[in-house]
Amino acid sequence: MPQLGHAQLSAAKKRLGCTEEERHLDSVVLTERVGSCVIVTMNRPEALNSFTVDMHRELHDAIESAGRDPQVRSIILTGAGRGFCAGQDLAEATDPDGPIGDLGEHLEQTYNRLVRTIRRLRVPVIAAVNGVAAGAGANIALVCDIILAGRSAKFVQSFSKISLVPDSGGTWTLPRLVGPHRARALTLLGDALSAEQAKEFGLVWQVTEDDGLREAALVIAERLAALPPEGLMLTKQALDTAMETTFDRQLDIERDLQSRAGQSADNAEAVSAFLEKRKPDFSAKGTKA
Ligand code: T3D
Repeated sequence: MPQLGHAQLSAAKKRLGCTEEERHLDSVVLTERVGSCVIVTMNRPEALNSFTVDMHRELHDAIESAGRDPQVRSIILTGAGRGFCAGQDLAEATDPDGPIGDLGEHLEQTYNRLVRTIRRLRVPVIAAVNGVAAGAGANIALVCDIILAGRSAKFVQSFSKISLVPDSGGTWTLPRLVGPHRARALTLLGDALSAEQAKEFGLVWQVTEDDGLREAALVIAERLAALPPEGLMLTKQALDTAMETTFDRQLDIERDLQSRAGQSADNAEAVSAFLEKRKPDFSAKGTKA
């Protein structure tokens, strides 16, 4: 009899009449709405939330659908249990009867698709790194917009130990974040960086006590929700292109994005509120009349 993946199992349980709560417990990715924020939790704690094909599918769907919801203003990505994510599930990757063949093709269909989606999202993504982040798990955190780490978090470029190449954008993000030589040492040696070292190296915005991580991430989400969303989206776009272009070209990009930002209702409201010494109301949509 064929083995059912988590997604198929959930669908089967739905047909068999399980409750929503029972199905949710079975999912390898959990989502929770808190105000205008969606908390997305990788949920394979028994294997430090390492990636299976099923977890890829569920995680991508959860992030993409949260990003499409106009009421959502930020996403928090975190892990269940004592880890954030240990990268690829090595048991599934080496199972001769498993779903993974050529690693390059697998990357393109899974990790590359995921990090491209995170990078292109309209809303900021906050990584709440609650424990070890290894291999692709570390590099997925690095493509998020704001990275918070619990005190027990660790960042490990574990690829060299199993003779693989850092992926999920790590060879692009890491040298830009920590500098080329630190990136070389981290990826070649595979040493673990503690949360504090990661902050010192510029990977992490804030380190919190482990039991305060969720709250700290929600505080950031709340602050983002109070800001005008279009300006945040355009700022993300400007910072993304800045890494790939010349100074002159980036000035052109800033000019074009500023032109759009300056025509937005949010900009008009924010400036009026400042001048009138009142709180802005960003509920109005669209461009300036
Ligand atoms: O397209 C492709 O497929 C290629 C893409 C590759 C992307 C990648 O991410 S490659 C890198 C893969 N990840 C790793 O090499 C990390 C492997 N894990 C570790 O080195 C260690 O587990 C950690 C340093 C992350 C944490 O160590 P520790 O001592 O805190 O925990 P542990 O005891 O090693 O792990 C706890 C359990 O999780 C354990 O299971 P058990 O013995 O309790 O039943 C362990 O086997 C399991 N686990 C941890 N990482 C993975 C894993 N199981 C499957 N795959 C894992 N990656």
